[in-house]
Amino acid sequence: MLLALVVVSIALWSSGCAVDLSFPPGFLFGSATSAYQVEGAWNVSDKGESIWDRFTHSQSGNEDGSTGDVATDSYHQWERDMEVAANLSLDYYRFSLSWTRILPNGFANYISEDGKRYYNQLIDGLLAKGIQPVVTIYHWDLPQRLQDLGGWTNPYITDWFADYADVVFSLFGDRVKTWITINEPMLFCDGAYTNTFHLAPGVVDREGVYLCGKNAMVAHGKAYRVYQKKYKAQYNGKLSLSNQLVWYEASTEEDEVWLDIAQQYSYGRFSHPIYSKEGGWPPVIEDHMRNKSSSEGFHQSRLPEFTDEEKELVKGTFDFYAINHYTSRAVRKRRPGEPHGGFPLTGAPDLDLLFERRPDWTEGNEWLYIYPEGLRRMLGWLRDQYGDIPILITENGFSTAEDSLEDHDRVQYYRRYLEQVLLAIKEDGVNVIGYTAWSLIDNFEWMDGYKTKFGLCHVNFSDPLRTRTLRRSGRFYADVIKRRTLDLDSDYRNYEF
Ligand code: PNW
Repeated sequence: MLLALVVVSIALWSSGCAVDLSFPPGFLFGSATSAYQVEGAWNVSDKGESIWDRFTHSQSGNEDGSTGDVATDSYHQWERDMEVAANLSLDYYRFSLSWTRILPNGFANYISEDGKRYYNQLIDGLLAKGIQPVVTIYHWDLPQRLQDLGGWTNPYITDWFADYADVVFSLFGDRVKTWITINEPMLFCDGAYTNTFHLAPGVVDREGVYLCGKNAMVAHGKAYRVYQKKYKAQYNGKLSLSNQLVWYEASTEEDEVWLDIAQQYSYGRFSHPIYSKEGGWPPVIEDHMRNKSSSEGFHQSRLPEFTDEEKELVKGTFDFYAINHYTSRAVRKRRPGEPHGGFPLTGAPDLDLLFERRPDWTEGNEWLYIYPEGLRRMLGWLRDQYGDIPILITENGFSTAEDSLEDHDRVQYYRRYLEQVLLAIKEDGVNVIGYTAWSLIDNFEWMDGYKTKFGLCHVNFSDPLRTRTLRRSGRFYADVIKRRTLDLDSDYRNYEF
């Protein structure tokens, strides 16, 4: 215990202040999953095919052939998930809706009875346990039918999405009070269309990046306006869109000049249209893309413009800022001859920058370098850019390649990142209202399949019942939630690393 206390005090001392380790009253704790990553049951009842079904069943899917056909079988085992959520004493559970389970052909003219039944029981089951549902409407599993019409690159997607959102608001809005319209456009637009991340639909097209990004912003805006017009007065829920933000620092002092464009490209492109006073793209990105496109012989910018009407439609469509954060990168200018990019940052060919691990950051797992201060700085940056908006952390978590229940590294990650959340709140005055651990249970980790684990709870994928067993990190998180503090005194004994 003494060792643990010394570790905590050193950590606080090195962050320059002694901070009270308790969370403010009303601070909310949750955990998350998404439909394709957990549900399985990809073709039960009248469910339609999604781009992830098509992608993982094709040769171009995951190398090891892994699919979400069964995943954690949450379609059948949802009550087990609920027990885990209740064991953790979660305030809320963030999950996503499968578009094709609700609207099998993607369009809103036909609603599946089975889809309604499945999500109604999930929502009612959570509420019966005193856990609030936080619902993501779109977490990457587009109906294949809509992909065949161009998917996120077709501007009509903005209406198809708004229609889908209208259906789910009408079905579940009486009980769901927090909605995330869309999860991480940066990933399913930039990540997928540049193949930086090997994601469905498996279409690689550098113009696709920007068409998708613009349509995602407008789709979110339209869905928000539908809620505002038809449901807000009656249900009074809150809406936002989740952005995946990797914190950037300059590699060297000379590289500081690149920070603004890197930040506006990655954070601003999906935030400025919604949260800025002016709306539309960040001006620095608009200029950059116009010049770049013209130097490449294009007659128009490859970044499609917003009309004035679209700017107004999207501007201000938020009730809080939703951030997913895992890791940080050091940014520097690419030297001639060096390859573009640097996993996992995308759009790099248009920026000519490289994104790397700073030597003093712990490696962690794959792309997930550990730099807890990055989260505090990221939160401060958001406040400085967009004002004093309530911020909900909708994902943060750590992956491992091994299966162990004794996940000391994950405990350490959570403790250190949560400490930075407290510093952001108490020292910097950022209005962080809640924190979501990704993930409640091990699940289908997209291009990594089942090789990478994010769960507070282990899932046995060789067991047909997909047995769930809480990890040490799950016990740690449960204690933080029950006691509402990181100052776990003697309990630290259980979590030493
Ligand atoms: C998110 N990065 O994706 C997704 O929302 C989840 O579905 C996913 O399981 C989880 O994070 C873990 O990967 C991300 O490179 C992918 O920083 C990549 C990054 C961040 C988030």
